[in-house]
Amino acid sequence: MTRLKSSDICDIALRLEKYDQQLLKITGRTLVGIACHACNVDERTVRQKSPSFLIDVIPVTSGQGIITDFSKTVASILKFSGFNARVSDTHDTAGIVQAYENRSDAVMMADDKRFVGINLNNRCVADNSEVTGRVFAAALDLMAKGIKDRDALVMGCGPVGKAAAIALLSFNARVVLYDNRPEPARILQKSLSALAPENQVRIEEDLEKALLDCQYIIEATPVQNTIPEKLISGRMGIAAPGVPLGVSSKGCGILKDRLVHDKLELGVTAMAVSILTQKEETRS
Ligand code: 2YC
Repeated sequence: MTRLKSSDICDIALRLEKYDQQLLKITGRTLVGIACHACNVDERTVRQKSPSFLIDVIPVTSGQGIITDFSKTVASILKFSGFNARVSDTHDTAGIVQAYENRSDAVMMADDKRFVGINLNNRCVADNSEVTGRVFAAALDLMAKGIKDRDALVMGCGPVGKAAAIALLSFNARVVLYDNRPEPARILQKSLSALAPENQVRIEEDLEKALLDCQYIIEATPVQNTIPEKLISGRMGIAAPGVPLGVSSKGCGILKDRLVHDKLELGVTAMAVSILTQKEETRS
């Protein structure tokens, strides 16, 4: 999991309106719309409920500590997306206590290992890695105007790539797995085989072949420039949750409006939609 730097996120709040319009142009949906597509919920219902859903964003000092602007940026994204969000004026444990005392509906907080949203009323949890994979797969489905029966390449078979692959299978795509190490791809293919018929998930060890075969790509690696410019075609569609971006600036120029990438916006919005709408899992 790549730790964000303040320089990665300090201008996000200022660019939200522009980014939202760009997403609308690329996918036909806004930040909230794509998040609703990822969570399979009705956007009108979410927009009716979100203004009264109070989310405390709690700074966490453990480990490597606070990232300047992180909590403020998360709260800005949530407010832009229609939620009643605020940065807690305390941190860590005191912030959690205050959220309960204020009867907030949810908290969002991140240490060095996990970034989660928790619904305090029904105990539902949204994990940033899982939700990010799912929401970028939803963006790719929208970009493709339905990814059903198309080959979708998932680059990077970690937690984000796994969630993206599961979501792509739910959209009935044919999933091609690639990782720069064979083991993670094999482990992921095995865990996906329970979800889909054998022929719907395959491993491709030759990246060049995978990029030639697949028009739609999830780039979920923590490495930059993983997709060589010479293999980028204008017909490609790329949804890239990986940080740093796996496409060079020249590659971005070739792709133009067929690339979705951000470092917090889609994942945070989808986390909030998820904890607002996810039904409490019945205890088995
Ligand atoms: O400011 C704070 O409260 C810090 N404890 C936040 C640390 C976030 C660490 N995680 C990351 O930088 C990102 C996540 C946003 C998703 C993956 N890595």
